[in-house]
Amino acid sequence: MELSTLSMEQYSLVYNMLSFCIASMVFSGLFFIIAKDRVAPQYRMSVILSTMVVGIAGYHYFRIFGSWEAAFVLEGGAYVASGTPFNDAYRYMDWLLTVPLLVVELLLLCSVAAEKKEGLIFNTVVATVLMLIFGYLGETSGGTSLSDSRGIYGFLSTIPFVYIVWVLWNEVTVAMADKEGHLKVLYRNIRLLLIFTWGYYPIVYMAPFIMDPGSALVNVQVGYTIADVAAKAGYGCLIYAIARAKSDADGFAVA
Ligand SMILES: *C/C=C(C)/C=C/C=C(C)/C=C/C1=C(C)CCCC1(C)C
Repeated sequence: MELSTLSMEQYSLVYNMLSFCIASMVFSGLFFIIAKDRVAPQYRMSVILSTMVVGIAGYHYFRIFGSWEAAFVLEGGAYVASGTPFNDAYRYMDWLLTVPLLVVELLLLCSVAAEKKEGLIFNTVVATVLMLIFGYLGETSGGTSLSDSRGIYGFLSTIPFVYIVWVLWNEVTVAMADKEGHLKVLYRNIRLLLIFTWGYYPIVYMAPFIMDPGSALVNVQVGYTIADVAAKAGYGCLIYAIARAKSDADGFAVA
């Protein structure tokens, strides 16, 4: 895929957002490691998974950042393609590892019946793989409209996407039904965070439908980066808060 020429502002916006994202991932990960012992042992796995998610993402953002730097050179006040391709696969490789982990860390904090749990995890993980394979094919197809390869793969990706969000929404709704006070509010908040952050990805994906290629490139990179900070680091903080509130309710005392 040929890279468009970017203005100084466009190039720097992506550059700064990638840098901001690396800091968010690294230091939220550090927080999760330190805070893990503040939750009861039966909820620790979710906090551990949060740490892995932001660790994997921090690594990939480091690589994306390097790839972004290598892909452009400053020439006459604008950033032009250097000839080194910008590697979009890092992002999808990252999602392939982190999205299933995000699904599991939430399901572990819901009241899923033991005999249902494995099947549900299996189905949602298969759905995330399908969602991301179709998404990657569309993202790298060079298509720019609703009726070409980008649109068609985007549509196919949306089918498993709807299934995953529907499962998670329902499981959180069941989990919060018999809770009250602070814990109920936290469950409601993570359900909202899930809908708004996950729902933002397909919107970002549509940028090339309505923008010139340079603006679309910038919007896609910035959009996914903001969504990733909220859906990984922010979500991890809420997961920790839920685990902490459940520990409290169980009478677990922080040393
Ligand atoms: C940490 C990364 C996360 C939570 C990534 C989530 C990604 C999605 C929910 C992506 C969804 C897409 C569609 C529903 C259709 C268009 C293609 C995608 C892959 C952007």
